[in-house]
Amino acid sequence: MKELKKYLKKLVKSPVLVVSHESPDGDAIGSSISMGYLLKELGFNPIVVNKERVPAKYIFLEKDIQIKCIDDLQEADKLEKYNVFVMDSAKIDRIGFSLSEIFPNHENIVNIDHHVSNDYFGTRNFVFPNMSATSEIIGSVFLDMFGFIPKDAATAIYTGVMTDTGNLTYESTTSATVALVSILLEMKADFNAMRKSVYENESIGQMYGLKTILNNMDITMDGFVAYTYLPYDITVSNDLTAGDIENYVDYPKKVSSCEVAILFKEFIKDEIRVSIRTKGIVDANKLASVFGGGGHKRAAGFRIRKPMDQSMKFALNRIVEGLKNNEWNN
Ligand SMILES: [Mn+2]
Repeated sequence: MKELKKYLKKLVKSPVLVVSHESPDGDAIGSSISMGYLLKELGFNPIVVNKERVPAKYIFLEKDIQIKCIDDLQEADKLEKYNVFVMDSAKIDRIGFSLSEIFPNHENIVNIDHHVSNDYFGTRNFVFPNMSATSEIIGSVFLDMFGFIPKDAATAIYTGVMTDTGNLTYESTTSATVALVSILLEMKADFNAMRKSVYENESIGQMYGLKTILNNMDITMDGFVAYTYLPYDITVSNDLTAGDIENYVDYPKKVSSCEVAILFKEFIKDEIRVSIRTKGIVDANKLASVFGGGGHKRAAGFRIRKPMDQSMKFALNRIVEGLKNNEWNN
């Protein structure tokens, strides 16, 4: 963390760009926006972008710092010699577009992340797997450098930390995480706005999606694995994005006997996104890596490019086999 602080202190004035992963979640948005505030505090004029538009439930975080969709950028915005800060992305392709294509003159890539599976793609790499969220990294550095965090940055950091830790209940939560949250509240982080916008803001389409997930739920290995799926016709007819259903994998996880929860999602025909959650025995990151994916110990994902029924059969067979052999135990 000291290294990141030192790096930021010495950073020479240049155009700066902040980007995070596609299908941005609370931490991608929270760390991008708070990094924007941190760079602003350091005297820069940052531009914050994402492949996609900010999901509706996170729009409340856009105040002085906004996130531009790359499709909406002016040509001049693309040609600067940027120092690029990549937030919360284990691999560079997680951002969902080619940096050299969109920003042909970009210079350094600064990789700021907390995923164990990070492959150190940056020119500079600041990877802290012990941090519960990338937003926690930014909160901690912000505080260390300035002794305060502006309210709107505090709300963004709070959102990133709470959404990435299951409201401070996942194993990744440390006493330092909780101490930071306490300071964020002192800095007047707007937790009411966050709760209403993130947790009490579902569309009727999302409820239909949830209904489908509950209807399709099944178990295998006597309930050690609980899984369900959301097929293409449902995501399309209800206009669902990945962000709309990011927490629905928590439903199979609620089954008491369940150690491994799996959600198969289809937003693009025959391209199945698979979310994995585990409770304490199985390392989700190791499991996902068998399928070319990755993530964290308790939450990970991967993709299979086959029709839903074939993808499910293929993944479940391999997962059951691996679990029987204790292949991915912690
Ligand atoms: Mn994260």
